[in-house]
This record gives sequence, structure tokens and C-alpha cells, in this order.
Amino acid sequence: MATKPPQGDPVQDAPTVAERKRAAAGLPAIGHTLRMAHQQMGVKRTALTLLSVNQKDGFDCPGCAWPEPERRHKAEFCENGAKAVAEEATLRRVTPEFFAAHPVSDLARRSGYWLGQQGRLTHPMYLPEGADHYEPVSWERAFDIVAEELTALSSPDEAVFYTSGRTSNEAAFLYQLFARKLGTNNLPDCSNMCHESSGSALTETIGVGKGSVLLEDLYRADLIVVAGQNPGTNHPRMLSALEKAKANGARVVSVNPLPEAGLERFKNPQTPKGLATGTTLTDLFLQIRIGGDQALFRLLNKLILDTPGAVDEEFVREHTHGFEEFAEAARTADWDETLTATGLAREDVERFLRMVLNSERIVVCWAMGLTQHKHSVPVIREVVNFLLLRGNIGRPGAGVCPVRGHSNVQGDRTMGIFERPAPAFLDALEKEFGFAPPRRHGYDVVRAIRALRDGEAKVFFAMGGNFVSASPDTEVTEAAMRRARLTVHVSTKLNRSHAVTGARALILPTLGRTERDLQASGEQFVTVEDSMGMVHASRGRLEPASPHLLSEPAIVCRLARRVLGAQDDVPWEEFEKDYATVRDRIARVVPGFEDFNARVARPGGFALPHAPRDERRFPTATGKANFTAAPVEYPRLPEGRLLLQTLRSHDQYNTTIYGLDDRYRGIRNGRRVVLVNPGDAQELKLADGSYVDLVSEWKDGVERRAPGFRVVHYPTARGCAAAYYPETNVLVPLDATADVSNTPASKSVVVRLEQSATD
Ligand SMILES: Nc1nc2c(c(=O)[nH]1)N[C@H]1C(S)=C(S)[C@@H](COP(=O)(O)OP(=O)(O)OC[C@H]3O[C@@H](n4cnc5c(=O)[nH]c(N)nc54)[C@H](O)[C@@H]3O)O[C@H]1N2
Ligand SMILES: Nc1nc2c(c(=O)[nH]1)N[C@H]1C(S)=C(S)[C@@H](COP(=O)(O)OP(=O)(O)OC[C@H]3O[C@@H](n4cnc5c(=O)[nH]c(N)nc54)[C@H](O)[C@@H]3O)O[C@H]1N2
Ligand SMILES: [Mo]
Repeated sequence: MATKPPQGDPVQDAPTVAERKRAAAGLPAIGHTLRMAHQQMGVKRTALTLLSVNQKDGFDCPGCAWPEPERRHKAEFCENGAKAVAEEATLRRVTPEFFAAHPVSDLARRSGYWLGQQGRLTHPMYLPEGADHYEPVSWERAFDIVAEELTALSSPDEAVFYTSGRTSNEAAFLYQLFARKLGTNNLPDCSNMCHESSGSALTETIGVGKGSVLLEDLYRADLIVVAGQNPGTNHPRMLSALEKAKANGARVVSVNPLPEAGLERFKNPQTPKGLATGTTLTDLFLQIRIGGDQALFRLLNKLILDTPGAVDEEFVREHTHGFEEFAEAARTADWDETLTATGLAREDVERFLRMVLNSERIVVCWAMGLTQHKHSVPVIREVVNFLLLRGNIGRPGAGVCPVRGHSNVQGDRTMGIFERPAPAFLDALEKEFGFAPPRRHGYDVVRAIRALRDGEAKVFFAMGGNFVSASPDTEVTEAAMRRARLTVHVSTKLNRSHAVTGARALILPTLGRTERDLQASGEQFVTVEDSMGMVHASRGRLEPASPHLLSEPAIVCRLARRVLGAQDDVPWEEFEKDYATVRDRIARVVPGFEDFNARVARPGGFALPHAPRDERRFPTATGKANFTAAPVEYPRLPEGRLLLQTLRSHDQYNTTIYGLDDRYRGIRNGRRVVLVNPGDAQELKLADGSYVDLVSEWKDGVERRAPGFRVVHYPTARGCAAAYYPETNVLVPLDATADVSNTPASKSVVVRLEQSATD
């Protein structure tokens, strides 16, 4: 039974499969970029917009959080950044007439792709209780509605304030201030589903939950390990950095269950040589089984310990804690078990070891392939052990590089978007604004869903994102959302979260990164922090999509005034008029932002301090970098089952679907595909092109099913399968999360594949 497209939805999911690609970018990427951009924006707007992406006087690309190099190209964007920009700068519009023609019951039947393709939201819209149509509403009335529901709560902890990672520093700072003045730390964010495991592991081991390298370090590294990341699709500009590092002599090891085209060969569209032949990026590809990384690094660590002279003893003595206990655990690492856990050959691991021992300076980069498993925090701790052993933290050309996703997800956390804020942050907030912020921890994403499900949270407010599609256990999450009294979304584009609502709902349309932000004191810019802790300004140039839009800071300021009262002593009106006054406050509250306004005026911005990177100082509980000795874990599969990872295609940005192709993997015109190793497929009798239901098995006994996926024989590691998110989120149990970080384990879902009913 191939799934039927939603009624009336012209999008037909009919995947075809061709050979996968072995190189990324090049001329086809330029062609795709321009075609997609022209469809959405027209020719003139395309040129005007794309040329100011990531320029020093332009706007920050809403695509990803990869940093900009000091010397920029005229075109400092990539194919997927251009798609992200085109999505936002599109000329299509979702007007009140659109909502009159499409009741919520109709929107709820549409695909996410169709919803996104309708264009930019133009007016604040309100869905009254019991109604099936959103109707236009004034901003004043919209804020009244939110105030009504917030004041009716018996505790501020019955409200949840979600943030997606595109929100600027200024908006994020104001938003958390408002939530905390209201009296709650319920500030879940997309990071809870993303790099939370990295933050948890790094804070504990090196004292700072962020990466410890700058772009310069990548250029100076001898060895770069890219584990659990697909930069060719998700951080294409990283390929230029890897290319440059290779030109300087670095070698690259890729650890991944999938051979990803971008890591194999990169055809840099900005150089003639790149366009002609390209550069081979990966020197060693370790095709690891899903979840095998901790075992791999543990064995590597044992082998380093066993090699005379391989440990940086002075560094270990001066700067670390817990070495003995760790070494004892590492010495028990076992070849056989490691080869089982990883699916690797002994020679692969030995080659990796030789490369490590021949390298003075090592950087490890990673993304969702390491962070979204039950044991993700121990996986990342083991990576830290690996780097500490040879002194690879806190010196040039070496360090940890968790590659962030959303373009300001790191900055939002720095601004205090966190359900478990540090006491020092709250102290600073208290001192600056003269109120007592709540100290109780709030809900993260998973806990917020439980609270909504159980009727303990009643108002859900989202600053961007698409909560119901991005979250795990889609049916549970949607049912939870429908129990809310009020759901509010500050959004640029239509998405499923607008169609799965509480009793009442609001859509508050906002400016995007590309747009001019005019306030009473004049034109404003905002600031963002990239994956490497560089803070810089972002200034949009386009005319806003509609005259009725408010900026995110303006929305928060007006809402706060309405809810907290005009006599509130935070100068919300001033903040809205002039964002520089917000930055003055950030400068006094957040360490590293001293003299913010002056420093961000410098082209290119400034780097935030990072104690381990800058001075080999580790602000942990022990005052040193901590080795850790967690037992090795890896997923064990029952007979006849596969371990499914849910990942991104080349034509999507999280839940925003740009198109139905995944060019590098050879898949076109459809997203309901499941990639299976041909050997596994043979054992399970799954012919290429047959249709299956994916059924996830979890200890709660509930059967979660995603029907109608085309089987694609694909060279993934044995025992592993892959399918796209968000179609497969229905399979991820709400309670299947990472230990410590509570991140949904969306890269290790145990599934069985059942032949589809009518196949
Ligand atoms: N164009 C585009 N850009 C994006 C995004 C987007 O959707 N589209 N999303 C943004 C966001 S929010 C994020 S967080 C990043 C995500 O960036 P990525 O983390 O690159 O995204 P995924 O597609 O989830 O890819 C996960 C990678 O990890 C591998 N992997 C899976 N399991 C394991 C494992 O157990 N071990 C190892 N070693 N590898 C494994 C997969 O094969 C895959 O290559 O990209 C950001 N940039
Ligand atoms: N199964 C599975 N689930 C996952 C993942 C996975 O790999 N597998 N990845 C997880 C990860 S890493 C992440 S980060 C989350 C992403 O979760 P979210 O950040 O919640 O989701 P997005 O799809 O990025 O949000 C897209 C929406 O954001 C709005 N938007 C875009 N730009 C702006 C803006 O400038 N301002 C405002 N206010 N709104 C804007 C648009 O309305 C758009 O529809 O998903 C997570 N979920
Ligand atoms: Mo992310």
C-alpha cells in the first residue's frame, strides 16, 4: 500500500532511484541553485539577495551555523544556503484569503511540502475556539488573547516558550527575559533535539559546552575526523574549509554508516580546478555501524595508551583529572567486541591509529550522527578522552568541533534560552533587572510534550520552528498539542504546527533575516553567533513580505508590555525602538559581550572567549579537563530487525521541504524511501523497489508504524537502515531519549520492515 498523498494535495510521492553521486557541488549545484531561486524570487531579486548573503554588510545566511571565512568570495553561499534564502525571500504569499479558502481541517491533510510552498505569511491570524477557519486579527487583539490565557493559568509553569534556532540574539534575550519575568524557566528549544548531548558532554569534561576551534584551526590541523555528519548537504561551506585544510597537508577520516558524496569528492564551484576535477576529501572512510562510535574511540584510546610515548603526559598531568580510572577502563577494550559493535575491519582501525599517531594536531567534527542515540553523551565523552590523551585541546590546529545546525542555535543558548539556566546567569539577570528570576528548572522539549499530554501545560508559544513535525512520536505530540488551551506560533512560513492546534490558536507573522527591519529609531540590525563562537551583525535589505509583519524583538516587547503591564520596570518600549539598548543590557549580563555595540560594529564581528581554547583553563567542577570512564554501550539488534536512522535529504531544511529529490543519493521525486544494505535486504527478502511499512519496536509495546516506503538497496553499513525525517518521526518513541541530555534517539530506532499490504 503506497501511501496516498493527502487529498487535494498535488504532491505525489513516487520515488525513482538512479546511481548515487560520488562528488558534491560543481556545476549541477549552481544550476539547481539558480533554478530554485528563480522559481521563488524571480531573476532580479535573486541577484540582489544572493550577493549579500554572508557579506560583512549583509545578512547572515539562515541556512546553517558554519562560520564565514575572513576573506570572503563575492558569492559566499552554497546551494543549500541559496535554497534557504529563496524559501524566505519567495514572492508567494499566504494571505487572509488563503485562510478563508483553506479551513484548518484542510491544512491538516496537506503535506508539509505543500504547506511550505504556499509562501510567506502576511497577517496575524486567529483561530477561535470551535472554529475551523483562521481569521485575520489585529496585533492588539492577538496580544490580548495571549494575555488572557497566560493570566488565567494557575502557575506560570503551565506555559511553555519554545525557540527554534533562527532567532537573533536580541530577540532571544528579550524572550527569555519575558518568560522569566513571568516566572518560568520553561524554555525548551530545538537544541534539546539537536546538540544537547554535545553540550552535556562538553560542559562536564572541558567546562564549556561549545566547540573549541576556529576556522584557522581547521586550516592548521594534521588530521580532521568527521564523524556522524553529512556536510555536503547540511554544511556545504565546510567542504571549502576541508579543501583548504587538505591543501595545507591535513588528512580527513570520515566515520559514517553511509558513504556521503560531499565527503568523498568536492568540486568547489568557486575555483576553475574545482569545477573541472575537484578534490578528494576523505583519506579513510570508516563505514561504522550506527551507534558504534564509543566502542571505536574506546579501542583507539587503549591502543594509544599501549603505544610508548603516544600520550601527552605533561598535558595529562598539568591539565586533566580522572586519568587513572579512565586508563583502567580503556585497557579492557576488546578487539572482538569493538569489531562487532562497529562492523569495521581490524585493518581499518589500525590505519586510523597510524594516522592518529602521525598527527600532532587533531580536530574532531561531528553532528547528529553522534548526538541522537541513547548513549550519545558517553560517545562524545569518549571523543573528548581521545583528544585529551594527546593534548589536542587548547592548542592551535586541534580541538572539538560540534557543528551546529540552525544559524543561531548556539547564540540563543548563550542568551539564556535554556530550561536549566546556570545560577550565575540568573544572578546577573537579577542584578541587571531587579527581579527574582525563577530557579526551578523548566521543561525541555520531551518534558514539555509530556506536560501538554498530561494537561500540566496549557499555553504553548513558539518563537519559530515547527514543533509538532520536528518532535518525536508524532501522534503523541499532536494529541498533546491539541490538549492545549492556546497555541501561538511566531512564524515566517506556514507549517504543520499551524494546523495541529490547541483550543485557540494564533499565527504571528514575522520578518525574516533577509528583510529590512525599520523601528522608531531607524533601521536595525541584529546579531548572531556561529558554530565557532564568532558574533556578528546581520542586516536584511529586502522590503518585508508584508507591511503587517512585526520583527521578533517587537513581538516580544509588545507582548511583554501587554502581559506584565505598562508599569513594568523593564523598558520594553525603548528596547523595541532601538536594539542597541538591548545589546547594552546583554553586555552587562552575558560574559564575553562587554562593549557589545562597539565591538559588533567592526566588520566581521568578534570571537567570544573560550577558556579551554584560549588559555587551557577548564572551568569544570574539578578545575581540570575531566577524563571519564563510562562503560561501552552499543545498540544490540533482535533477529530480523534493522537499526533505523532518520536523516535529512538534500532538498530539505529540517521540516521545510524544498523539493522531492536527494540528488547525491540518487533518489528523485519522492521521500518515502528506506535505504537498506543489499545483504540485509537479501536476508530479509526485500526486493529493491518493493514497498514496506516501517514498524518500530520499543519496550512500551506500542506499535508505531510508518506505511508505504520504497525499499532502496544502498551501501549503508550492515544492520543499519536510513529514512528521512520528519516522515519517520512517528516511529521515535517519546521516551526513547539519550541519557543525561534527554535528546530523542532519532538515529537509533529499532524497526522491522513489513511488506506493505497491497504490495
Ligand atoms: N541543507 C540543510 N542544511 C542543514 C539542515 C537541513 O535540514 N538541510 N539542518 C541543520 C540542522 S538543524 C542540523 S542539526 C544539521 C544536521 O547535520 P547532519 O548531522 O549532517 O544531518 P543528518 O542528515 O541528520 O545526518 C547525520 C549524519 O550522521 C550519520 N550517522 C547516523 N548515525 C550515525 C552513527 O551512529 N555514527 C556515525 N559516525 N554516523 C552516523 C548519517 O549517515 C549522516 O551522514 O544541519 C543543519 N544544516
Ligand atoms: N527524527 C528526527 N527528528 C529531528 C531531527 C532528526 O535528525 N531526526 N533533527 C532535530 C533537529 S537537529 C532540529 S534542530 C529540530 C528542528 O526543529 P525546528 O527548528 O522546530 O524546525 P524547523 O523545521 O527548522 O522550523 C521551520 C519553521 O521555522 C519558521 N521560520 C523560519 N525562519 C524563521 C524566522 O526567521 N523566524 C521565525 N519566527 N520563524 C522562522 C518557519 O515557519 C518554518 O516553517 O528537529 C529535530 N527533529
Ligand atoms: Mo539541529
